[in-house]
Amino acid sequence: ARTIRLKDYKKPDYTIKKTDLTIQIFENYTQVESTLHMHKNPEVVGFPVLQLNGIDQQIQQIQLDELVLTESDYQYEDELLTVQPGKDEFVFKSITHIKPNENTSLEGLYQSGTMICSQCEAEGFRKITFYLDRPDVMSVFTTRIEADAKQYPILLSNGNPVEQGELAGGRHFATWHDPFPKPSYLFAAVAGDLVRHDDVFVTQSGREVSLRIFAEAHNAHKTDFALDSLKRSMAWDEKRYGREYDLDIFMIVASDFFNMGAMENKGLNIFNSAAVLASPETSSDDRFDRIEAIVAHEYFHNWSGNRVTCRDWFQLTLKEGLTVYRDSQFTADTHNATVKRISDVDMLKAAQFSEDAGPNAHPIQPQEYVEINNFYTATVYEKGAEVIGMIHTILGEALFRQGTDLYFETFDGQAATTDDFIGCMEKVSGHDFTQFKRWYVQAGTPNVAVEESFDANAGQYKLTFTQSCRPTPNQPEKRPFVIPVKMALLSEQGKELPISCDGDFNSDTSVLLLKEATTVVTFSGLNAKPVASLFRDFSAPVTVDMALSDQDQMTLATKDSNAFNRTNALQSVFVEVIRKLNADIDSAIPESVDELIKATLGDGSLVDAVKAQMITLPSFAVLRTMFSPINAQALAFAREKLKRHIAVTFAEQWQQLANSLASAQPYEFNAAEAGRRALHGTAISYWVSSGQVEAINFAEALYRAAENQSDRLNGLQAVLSSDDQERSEKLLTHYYRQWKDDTQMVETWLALNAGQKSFDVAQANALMAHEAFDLTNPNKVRSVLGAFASNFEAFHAGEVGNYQFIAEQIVKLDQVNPQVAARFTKVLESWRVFTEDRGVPMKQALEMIVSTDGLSPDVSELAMNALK
Ligand code: BAL
Ligand code: ZN
Repeated sequence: ARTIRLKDYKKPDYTIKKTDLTIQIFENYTQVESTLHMHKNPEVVGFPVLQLNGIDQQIQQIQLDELVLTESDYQYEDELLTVQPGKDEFVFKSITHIKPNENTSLEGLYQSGTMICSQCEAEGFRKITFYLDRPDVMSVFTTRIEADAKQYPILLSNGNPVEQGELAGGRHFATWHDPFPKPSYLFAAVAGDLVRHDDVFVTQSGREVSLRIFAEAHNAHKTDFALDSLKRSMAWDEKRYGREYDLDIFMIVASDFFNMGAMENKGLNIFNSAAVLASPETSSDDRFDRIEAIVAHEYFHNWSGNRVTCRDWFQLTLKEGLTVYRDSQFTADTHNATVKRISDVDMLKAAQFSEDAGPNAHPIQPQEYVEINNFYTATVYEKGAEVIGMIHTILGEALFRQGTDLYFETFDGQAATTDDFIGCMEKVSGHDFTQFKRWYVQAGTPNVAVEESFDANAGQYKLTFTQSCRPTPNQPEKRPFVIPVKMALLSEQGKELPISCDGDFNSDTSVLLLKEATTVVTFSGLNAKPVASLFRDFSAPVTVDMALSDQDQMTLATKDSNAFNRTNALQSVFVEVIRKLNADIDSAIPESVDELIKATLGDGSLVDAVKAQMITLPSFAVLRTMFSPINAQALAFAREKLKRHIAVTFAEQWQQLANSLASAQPYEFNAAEAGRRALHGTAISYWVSSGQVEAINFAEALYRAAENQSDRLNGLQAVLSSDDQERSEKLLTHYYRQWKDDTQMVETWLALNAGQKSFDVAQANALMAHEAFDLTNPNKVRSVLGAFASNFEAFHAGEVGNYQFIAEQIVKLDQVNPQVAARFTKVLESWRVFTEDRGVPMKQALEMIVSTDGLSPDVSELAMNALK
């Protein structure tokens, strides 16, 4: 496999002004007729060969203008078709056959249940037809789809519908035209027997947009929430970013077989069913949250991604970082900003910090890749969003908005770069982002060590910030980052004090900028040593080391007016206790833990959701990024001991909350109600963990009586986390019987099984042999293998962990779906951080993968890097 490098970027020799496709779907194959109106790039001298990407294309005919080429006139090898044009403008035409029903990679055109649908990003279009399959080639598409009218009554593509009609032999056709030039990765086509759900949105300028969600009949009753989310997203983007929708129609299709969450194809988003279909009966609050965010995310791409797209795949974060940032703002505005921030940062720490610390660490703008699919990562997405967030933090809302306005205006209809985006921010603000841009090219999570000192006589408080960043692959040394520190100085009572200092501090935004390896800032006019509340709202994606006195830690954890920092301070106390227990399981649990839980539970100023986030122990996914080496068993015991301690000490309060937070009201999804249920679930989980029999009876009763999935899972998950195996099995059997006809419920059931502490390889094999499992369905695979691999206690259990098993599944899955297989390779990459008893077998599992013949570039790139 070839390595692609950013520094080798070259404009295309040819562009495609107009693309006309005719896709004829037949029983066992699909014929794609593609007519490309091509222009030579005027800067290019002579007539270079034209090389079009194409995978598994069965050529029927190749034509240049009127000339039908013979086999000796073209070459088709290594997934490239080479022809020799001799004109500045010409028409390239190909007729090829493809096999959607045999395409288990779920890239290109493939069968999903009863429908045929497409997924082109990043490079799936070349599986549909020959093309210049790169994002800087933007073309106006007209697409005609023909298929059997009974089997595929619905035929969709991008843009607006222009024509439809009947054909001989019970067939029919539909033609779609998309007036907005777009790269091939945004192409979409769907044919199916789908149920349609309609709505209308009137844009701010008064245009009526028809909204349509399509799903297979078995999913059709679950589309209301997505439609509602879509309308709210459209209104929000108008208000917050001035972005209005542009076509007459916006469509979403739900597909049961999908590699990612969803895809932002112009005017025709295709969604993983799990990321769009919701009902109170089958979707928990978390799922509602996720669906709303993904609907918003894909919709926001219409501007940040589609109207302004990426010049090349190294710019992926240009659209993804920005769009994740936009969708997180949407959720924050719609619900509770603190809750959203805490959960986003948790996710970043769990998924991205580990990536940054591992062998596949890469900057948000990678400099090279073998398989671009491997770069749809938490780094490019979530850290990318943090980088956009830092720009916002530095400039403030007004300038940031001016910057995005300028960006959308200037680059509308173009394929842009991250430099283009930053350039707009510089232009509107006059701020120099040259050094800031290091965030785009340097990998790794910076660490900021903070030391404080106080001179009582002078009334001066001094903070010394020293930043560093560990080496990452190919980057042994890092230059200092620009790090925005949103901060406050607090009195012991938690009151914010006025700030006067000699640092690069903006008093409008309360942001201090660090630019050097070491920055010393002196704050003056202080009567007593203040308590520093630093990196408020997680103002930079860094780790922070600061030795705080117990008293200061308590002040921050109980009184910081920034709820994010307050949560962070409390969580840091938990981490330190776990650290001690990890080293010595008999070490004492300090009283501060009890004081903090008590203070948090008793604080009427905190909303339920934040309370739940505050008192929930850090997940293993977060903890593992803070320990080196990781002794899996010791860490599991340490966390469990702290959990039991809190459970037992406050058993009475948990019982009381379990009862008082129960509600018989009909389900409503909103911040207050979801928060109540989150705290209810947390209380039940602790109460069950206390070992009281009434607790587990309560949990089972809640499960059985529940009329919505959130309550049901609050009960069921508490039972499953207990030691009562028999009861757990009974409830899981009951769940499956009850819900086996509902796809999303079955996916959850698979994940609940694989999430049990006692889950092992024998059970995994049994689950994969179950009628509910299907190796060709990524959701099912993620539900079993993904849930097992992220089940820290089970995955690392046994004599040598369960790494060989996962390696075998990766190899098997690679034959079916390389993109999904590659994702699982990552669960082994951190072998160096574990103690030898786990690290060695993890490494051996990777070696087994690498020694397998015929691996995809997806899996081999990640596995080989992990062993380097
Ligand atoms: N562009 C791939 C799916 C997404 O990030 O929206
Ligand atoms: Zn996206």
